[in-house]
Amino acid sequence: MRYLASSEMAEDRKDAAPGARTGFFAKVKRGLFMTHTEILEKLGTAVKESLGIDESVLASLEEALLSADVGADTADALTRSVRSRAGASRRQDVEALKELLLEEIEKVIASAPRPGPRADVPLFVTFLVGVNGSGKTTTTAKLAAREKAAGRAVLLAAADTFRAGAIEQLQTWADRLGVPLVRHREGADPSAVLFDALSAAKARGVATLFVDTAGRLHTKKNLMEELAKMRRIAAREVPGAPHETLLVLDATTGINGLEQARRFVEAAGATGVVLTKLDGSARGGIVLAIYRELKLPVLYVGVGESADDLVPFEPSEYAKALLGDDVAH
Ligand SMILES: Nc1nc2c(ncn2[C@@H]2O[C@H](COP(=O)(O)OP(=O)(O)OP(=O)(O)O)[C@@H](O)[C@H]2O)c(=O)[nH]1
Ligand SMILES: [Mg+2]
Repeated sequence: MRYLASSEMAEDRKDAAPGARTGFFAKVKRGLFMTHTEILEKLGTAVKESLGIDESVLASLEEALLSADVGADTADALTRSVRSRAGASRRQDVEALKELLLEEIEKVIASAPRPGPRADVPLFVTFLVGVNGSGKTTTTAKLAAREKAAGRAVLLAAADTFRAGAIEQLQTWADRLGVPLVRHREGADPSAVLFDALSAAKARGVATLFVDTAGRLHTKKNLMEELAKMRRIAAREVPGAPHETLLVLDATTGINGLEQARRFVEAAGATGVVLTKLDGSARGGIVLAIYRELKLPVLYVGVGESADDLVPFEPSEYAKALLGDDVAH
């Protein structure tokens, strides 16, 4: 894998949808607004009251980070880093504190592997996995819309044969977007759907196959094994497949969802995260917990229910948004 600067990575993903970029910042700011207002208010007040970055300010910082849902470990680590660096710094104002924090946040983001460019293969296979209701099917549709807009031939596999209505839900999206879908009947073996979709994709010269899978709890051993089986079938039929396994996480679930997410990384080989429902969450700090605790990059964020409500994640703009810095867009 070639590693890229985050700006290059964002460019690579932006290219996938010419004209569809409505601005990461504009869309995500809605979701992050509450978060950064809260962090800054707490910090501003604390710094003013103590005339410098002292222990009470650091306690407020930790509390603000916790309320933004970065998680206890990450809040503690960030506060410790800021404490040691603030001691050595001559500047003690809130701006200095923000700068330190921004740098520490960027370090957390840099600690996870950066995604390379899309593998240059004839057929690129993406699995979407996650717990029930996280947004897998909607994200499958959103990604398909981006691929189509980029001029690539797309195919969808309705591999959630388990939940009643799941196949119809994806069919409705496929019809709306004008993209083909491979489906079997409810209750069929998802591996058989996958096999047929892979065969169809190869026969039709499709560039990108998205595989929508059933929601499952990480504790259900047989369901996790089913995913492993699907991975083996994909690899057998298409070299290197699945090229990407996206773990779809619901931002409103908060930090508690990360323990189960970790199991998906181990058992389902997730390579990146799509964080959905950021529009309905004032807990944008969870992005940091994902980077620090899962060591996975966030590739996209979902900011609504329509096809174009998916934006490529841009780490540096996120860090600034979290701290309320204005970035012109
Ligand atoms: N506000 C908002 N709603 C979203 C977003 N992504 C998905 N949803 C909604 O969340 C609900 C669940 O989405 P699905 O795509 O069906 O989730 P799923 O993971 O496929 O669910 P299962 O297949 O049942 O496991 C739907 O009502 C979606 O419209 C998002 O980014 N923002
Ligand atoms: Mg679904």
